[in-house]
Amino acid sequence: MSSAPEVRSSARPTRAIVALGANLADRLGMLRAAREELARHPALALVASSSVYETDPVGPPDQPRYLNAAVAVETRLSPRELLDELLAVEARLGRTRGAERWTARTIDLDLVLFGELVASDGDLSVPHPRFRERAFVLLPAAEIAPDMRDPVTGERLESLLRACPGRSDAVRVGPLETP
Ligand code: A4P
Ligand code: MG
Repeated sequence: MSSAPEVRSSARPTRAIVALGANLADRLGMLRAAREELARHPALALVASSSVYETDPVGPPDQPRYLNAAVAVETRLSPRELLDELLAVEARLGRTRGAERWTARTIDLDLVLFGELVASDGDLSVPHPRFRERAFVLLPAAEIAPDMRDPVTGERLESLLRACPGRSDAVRVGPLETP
């Protein structure tokens, strides 16, 4: 007899990696405000924050440079609930969405990894489908969780970063924590 794996509420919390990006307005202020919102959230424990990196835009070329960072959180939320919280933080910080993807934004929060879960459910995909080729995600994520593994390839974040083009274009600009 098989039993349904509906154990999340009593199970240990899951560690998730959230990538932060901003390339409009007060970029550092936006990243820090997003981190503060996650740190204050009652269903999340913020366990690590990366440095902030300035990165070349991927996508339409006529947009400002980005600041990117990553945080690790532990949570008993489901991945869907966590993504909904990330979208709510984006909305509170004034993010509006146009029809075109990869365009300039005040704040972008992406769910990169949710433990070792591999899931595609409606509009939610974890791991984030494009994170392996993105130095702007891998650089801060590998800084705070070098040994965490991509459940699809089995690779550690640190080795994904080493194989990723563009990693040397990023410039570390300082800590994500508000001093
Ligand atoms: N969605 C599904 N799965 C996820 C997930 N794991 N994490 C849905 C986050 N969102 C997920 O996202 C579109 C929809 O994807 C959301 O409604 C959510 O329900 P979006 O944030 O509106 O669109 P986006 O961010 O433009 O698209 P996407 O696919 O997240 O793009 P990327 O790949 O994140 O690219 N260059 C630099 N240097 N730094 C950046 O941060 N960011 C992007 C965005 C492009 N170029 C960049 C950067
Ligand atoms: Mg996004």
